[in-house]
Amino acid sequence: MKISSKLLNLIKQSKSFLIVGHINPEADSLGSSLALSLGLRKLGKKDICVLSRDPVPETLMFLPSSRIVRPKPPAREFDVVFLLDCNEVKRTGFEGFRAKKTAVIDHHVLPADAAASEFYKSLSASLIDPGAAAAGLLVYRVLTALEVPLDKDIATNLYTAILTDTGGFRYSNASSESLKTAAHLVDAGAKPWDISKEVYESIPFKSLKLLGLSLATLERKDGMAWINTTKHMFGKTGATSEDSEDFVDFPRKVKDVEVAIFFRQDGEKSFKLSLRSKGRVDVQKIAKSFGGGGHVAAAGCKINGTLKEVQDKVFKVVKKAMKES
Ligand SMILES: [Mn+2]
Repeated sequence: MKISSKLLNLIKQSKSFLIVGHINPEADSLGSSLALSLGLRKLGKKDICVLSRDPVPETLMFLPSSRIVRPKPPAREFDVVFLLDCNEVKRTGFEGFRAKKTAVIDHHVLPADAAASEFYKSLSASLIDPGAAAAGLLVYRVLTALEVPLDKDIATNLYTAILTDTGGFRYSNASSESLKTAAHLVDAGAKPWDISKEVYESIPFKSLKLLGLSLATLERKDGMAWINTTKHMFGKTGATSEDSEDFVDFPRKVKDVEVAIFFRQDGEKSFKLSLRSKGRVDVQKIAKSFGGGGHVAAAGCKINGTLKEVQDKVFKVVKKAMKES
């Protein structure tokens, strides 16, 4: 996908930049934001603020320049705000931004009515490609188009973004482009094993204890497998929701399972769901029917009710989706 000259010119012509990812930031949101900010610096831009409503998770503090991330924007107007790895202001966790122009760099599926929305029409430029494996890949395309020389810090941020969003280059989105880009990033200084150690071999102890309790709830039926965590489990282990980020990957590993679900208890009667598909079923549609969203193979939503009520509701929709696909 070609990058619009609008986007490149917007970057060239602007002096001050706000860069913001989504709430509960993970490596793609942060890595792409940090890489964009480092790349802009290389273009001589001095006034850049990287924002995240939620703090950088401890596990991602190794990302170069992660310490520059701020929880609040300075009280002045910026030339442009860039939304990364999300395509609505709501997803950033902020009400809005003081910026003359707005741009989006994202790889999530746009909501059906997005093109007609005021926000979408108000965009000065965008690079939205749901076919891209990671927002980091899109930032790589932008920086390359701007002929920014990549250094180790930029490469490490982008490599981590692509590595994590492709599940370690294992998911169906691990395209030739993502693998080639990863190779370029290694040439530019990214160190695969150093990054893998940080991402995959540095699990907090409390997180693995929580996983143990959660895995004990594993069940399967009709091509679905699921696990859950309760507030009690979080209390017992001292773990937080951050520690359960990739738990949904475990029920997905079960042979012959098409759809995996992780139920995380957030309140007395409310659950956050992560849904994963091995490819045949579009879990984004399922999540959307409950007010959530995401990608075809990875999505999430929130549902109120007891665990039993929530599960009954979801299983019905998943079964229907499996029949139809
Ligand atoms: Mn992403």
